[in-house]
Order: sequence, then structure tokens, then C-alpha cells
Amino acid sequence: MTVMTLNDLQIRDKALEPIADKVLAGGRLSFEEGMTLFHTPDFPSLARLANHVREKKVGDKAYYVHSLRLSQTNICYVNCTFCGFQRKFGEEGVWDMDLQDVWDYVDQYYHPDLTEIHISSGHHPKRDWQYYLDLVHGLTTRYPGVQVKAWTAAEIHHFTKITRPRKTYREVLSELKEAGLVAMPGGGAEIFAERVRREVARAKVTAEGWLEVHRTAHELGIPTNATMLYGHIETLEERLDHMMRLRDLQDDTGGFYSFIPLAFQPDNNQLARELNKSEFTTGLDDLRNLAVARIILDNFPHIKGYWIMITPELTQVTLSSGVSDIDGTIKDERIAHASGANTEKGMTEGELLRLIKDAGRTPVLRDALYKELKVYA
Ligand code: V47
Repeated sequence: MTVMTLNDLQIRDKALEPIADKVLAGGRLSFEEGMTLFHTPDFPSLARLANHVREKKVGDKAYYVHSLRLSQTNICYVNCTFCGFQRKFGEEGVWDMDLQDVWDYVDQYYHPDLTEIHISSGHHPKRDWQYYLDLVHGLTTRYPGVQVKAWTAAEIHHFTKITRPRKTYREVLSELKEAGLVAMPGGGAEIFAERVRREVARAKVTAEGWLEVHRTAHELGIPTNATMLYGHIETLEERLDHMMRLRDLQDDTGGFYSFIPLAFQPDNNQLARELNKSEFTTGLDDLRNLAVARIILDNFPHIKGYWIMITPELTQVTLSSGVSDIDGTIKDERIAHASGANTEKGMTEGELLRLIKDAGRTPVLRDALYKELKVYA
């Protein structure tokens, strides 16, 4: 890679110059500098700077995975207001898979190339703890080569509540690891700021609890991701605060692979109704958010563009403004689609490859632990 100078960035917003200087020298940005990134009218320079950070980390590689999304139930009692996925017992559209239902479900999608099964679901009030252990163990033994990346920190918190005597995060995670769990997804983080969390996710794990679950997972050698739900009632300051808290934890543990901003899907949920909102986030908001994340989260290996929520077309563009991972084939996404996502529920490998190659990047097929399985020269 050629060395980039301030001149190459062709900055028009003077306020960006000292920040870019610092980033080019490998320095770390403060909260105030992060806010300048969010507010700059000079988006092209912001994108070039984020691209510089991205290329310094991974060159022109763009990662994807052969994955299946599994939500074994949508029964949930936490009532997050942004969620259109949750159902109560007996409601229309409810599902609740027993273990045999899970095997039958995975059999429909299983292919020898499948690498990752990513599970997230609802907080089910009646399933017992053994069910979850059997689920992970069953998936890993029935489908050799498949890695289970399972349950958000919110669900891990829920699992501690269904055990008697109550297990700790460490006990729950250790038992899941022993059953075969290799990694954890980043959901359930929403926005850490108390003002927003109280409004949109009152009964969910607290911000501190979410961070503690991830800290514990990292200590146990379980790598994880982190998400941030944006585009609803949060401020830009609250988005940045969220990123900074993740950066602090990553400094301590180094256990995060990827940060994934989740654009609010505004249909069929209480929050959208309360806000009388039916618009999706704008493309520029999505791009800016990803670019800021790439620059602020200097200790995260990857920023992920989630095509399910921001469209494949925009995800392709993000590959030039900070993103180095575009998730995967997914096959049957249900959470975003319950809230109006207007994308497909899955993509073929060919489609993912086309997006990446057309963006001028080198596709890298990875596993759930970011091991490179195939680099397309
Ligand atoms: O936990 C729910 C969020 C998450 C809405 O770790 C919503 O690789 C937007 O965590 N609008 C599930 N978001 C998805 C998730 C995820 C996705 C991709 C990759 C990874 C990873 C993780 O979706 C939930 C919740 O935070 N969510 N409803 C909504 N209306």
C-alpha cells in the first residue's frame, strides 16, 4: 500500500485536517474529534479517511461467510419497542422449535459448504437450560464442519435467570463453550445510553450487563461481535458514546472481531408507531456511521456492513468507506424482516462474490473465527 498523506485526502473541511493528520499518524481520536467526524459536511474526505484505516488493516480484502441464520423461537417477554419479531404464546405468527424441529429446519438448508450457524432468538420464559446446551451440542455433532455462533448477550443474561440456583455469566458461557459454542454474535447492544435504553429496551440486559457478558466471553476465549441499533431516537453523541464504550472494552480484552451498526427497520413495531416513522435510514447516514465507526474503533479488526438492513447495493459502496466484512449468505433472516426489511432473506455465494468483485475488492471466504478459507485472487 502506498503511504497516504494529508494531500491525498483532498480535505475541504478545515476542521477535519488535524483529525486526519492524527489518524494518518496512527493516533487515537477523542470524543470531540469523533463528533467532528459525525458533523463534517465533507463526506468524501471522511470516506477516504475511513478507507485508509480499512486498507491499513486488511488491504483490499473483503470478507464473507457461508452462513445460516437460525431463530429457534420468536417467543419473547422483554417487549423491546423496536422489535417486530417478538410474539407471545398463542399469538399469530408464533413459532417455538423443539430440538427435532431445529434439526429438520437445518436439514432444509444444510450444504457441505455451510460454515456458520448464527443463532439469535427471543427470551423464552419456559425453555429450560438443558435445551440450549443440547441445541448447541446437537448442531455441532450432527453437522460436522459447522461452527455455532450463538446467542446475544441479552439471551446469555436471560439464561442466568432460568437456572436454579442462578448461574453466573461465566458458568453459562463455559457450559455453552463445552457444548460446542465457538463465538457469539453482537446483538442486544442496542444503544448503551441509559436515556435511550430506558425508552426502547427497558426490560433487557443493562448496558453494563451486556459489556460484562462480552468481557467474560473474551476471558473464556469466546470471541464476539458488537452491534449498535441506530436511526431511531438516539443522538449522534449517544452513538459515539456507544462506540467509545466498546473501544474501551476492546482495549482490555481484544476479544471483538467486528462492529455492526444495525439500521432501524421501521415497520410493524411499537417504536415506529410511536414515532410515526416509516422511513428507513438514509444512505448517507448509513455510510457516515460506518465510516465514523471505522475511524473511532481503531482496535476492532472489522467493521461489518449488514446488507440485510442497508441493502446489498449500499453495502457494496460501504466497501470503499470503512467496511471490510459483509456477513454472509444467511439464507433465512427473520428479525429484520419482521420489522419491514425490504431485502431478500438470504443471498447466494455468487451474488456476494459479484458485489465484492465489482467493488474492486478481493473476496475472502472466512469461517466464524475469521480463518481465511479461500482468497479469490
Ligand atoms: O439483537 C431488532 C436488532 C439484532 C430491529 O454479530 C433490530 O455478526 C434494526 O444482532 N431494526 C439481531 N435492528 C441482529 C444481530 C446481528 C446481525 C448481523 C450480524 C451480527 C453479528 C449480529 O437486531 C437484535 C436487535 O439488536 N433489531 N429489531 C429493528 N426493528
